[in-house]
Amino acid sequence: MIVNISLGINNNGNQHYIFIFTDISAQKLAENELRYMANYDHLTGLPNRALLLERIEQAISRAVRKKDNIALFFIDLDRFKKINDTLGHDFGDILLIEITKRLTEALRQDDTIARQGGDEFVILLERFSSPDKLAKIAQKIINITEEPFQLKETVVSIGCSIGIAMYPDDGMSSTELFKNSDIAMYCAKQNGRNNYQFFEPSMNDAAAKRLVQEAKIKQAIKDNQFVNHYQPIVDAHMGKAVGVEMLMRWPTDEGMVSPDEFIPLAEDLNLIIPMTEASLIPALIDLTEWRKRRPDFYLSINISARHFIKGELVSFIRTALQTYNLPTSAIKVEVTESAFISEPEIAIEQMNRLKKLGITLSLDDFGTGYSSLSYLKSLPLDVIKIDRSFISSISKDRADEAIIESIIMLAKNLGMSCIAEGAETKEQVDFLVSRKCHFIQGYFYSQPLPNFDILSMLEENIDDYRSVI
Ligand code: G
Ligand code: G
Ligand code: MN
Repeated sequence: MIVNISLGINNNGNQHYIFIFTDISAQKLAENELRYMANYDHLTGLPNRALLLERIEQAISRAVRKKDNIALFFIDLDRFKKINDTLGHDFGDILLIEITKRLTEALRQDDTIARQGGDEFVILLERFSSPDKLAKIAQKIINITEEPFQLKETVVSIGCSIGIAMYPDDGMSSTELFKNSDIAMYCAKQNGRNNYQFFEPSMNDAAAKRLVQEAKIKQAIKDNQFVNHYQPIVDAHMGKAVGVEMLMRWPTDEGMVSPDEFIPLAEDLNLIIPMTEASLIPALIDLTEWRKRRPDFYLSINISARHFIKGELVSFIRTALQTYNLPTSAIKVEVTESAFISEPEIAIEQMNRLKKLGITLSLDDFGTGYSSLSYLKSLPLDVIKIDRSFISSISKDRADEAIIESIIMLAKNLGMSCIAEGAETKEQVDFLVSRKCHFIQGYFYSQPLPNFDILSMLEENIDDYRSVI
């Protein structure tokens, strides 16, 4: 309430007072509300980033005076997005409130728990005895988030990854501490989630390098810098290439960057789908040219697990084949086992749809992953590609040779065929052919080549590989 009193004198010289009473409770309420909104998260009631940064500054001032340490925990929930997406945002909100309760109960009253946004929380700890103690607290936080949550009628389980940065070792200002705890959290995620990592300066270098790589790869996709190379897949009996595997290449000023480097990054950045689609179009154009020379020639394409699960792969392939007037038998799709590990139902459904279209399916890099026999049995696979690590052991390691023989047998008994990858010597080729695996790929026959070379190989029919056996 504001009371405004003014003194007035009328024409007769009499004095009077004017009292103006103003009810400002609504205004006060609004001010409080604004202050609250500026400093606290609405959903959980926790301090937000702005208030947290202020508290970190205060904590740093105290730590300077008392020569104390402080620590920041950057927490990111694992699998939260999935719950939000599948059960809805209401469930996600309840889960965040429940997490807040658990964190509040697990920590001391004078620790600041803040919500940074989304599924990210930051904890400010003042006065701790040693990094060991911090490790214990981090583990405790991981444990309490791993405990299942009962949300309405559903039980869900999540987890979290934590990055830890300490003052003064890892940063002298609130923003630096904050950034470094974020970087450490990112490394914890990379290390397989559900763990904590203390910040180390080398992480900064790695993170900076990654940022540069990310920017480069985004630009490269925009500018269409990736090129297709193709490695012949040879029928050793005929001595002829029956098709090629498409392998992406990235020419840069520092030389060719290997797909082993840029594909994982493209997957992380959710760029693998547009990238694959963009490279598939020129490959299909090349393929139509090749098939004019050799009508049954095929193109084998690597499809990333992420693309397989998330993308509109089947309809994209169908439309692309129609556009170039190619039959479905003209392409083969290679997938690795990782596609079945994360989302088996979706992956199997995708495979069945591709198979129905008439597309041949290969299991790539077989023998290096889980090599689960139950997958082999339940998937509509046509081809197993034996990983090159086994092939390179031929005549060196009897156990690897035995594995190759078993894979060939297994494929035969399941009605599938085999392609051996990475054959480099005549000895290896002879071994494979004598074991009845006559589809072979590798430097012995040919390196991956640009379209130009594949075209002239077919034009001049110079892939007479019988002569090399
Ligand atoms: O050619 P090479 O070392 O460079 O290939 C390394 C790996 O990268 C191979 O295992 C191959 O499957 C993968 N790769 C190459 N090209 C592509 C592509 O176009 N898409 C996907 N998803 N993977 C590819
Ligand atoms: O998808 P995938 O892992 O199957 O890709 C095949 C990889 O093997 C490509 O990176 C290709 O460049 C590589 N490669 C093909 N032939 C040989 C070979 O004879 N020796 C070696 N070391 N690598 C090969
Ligand atoms: Mn492959």
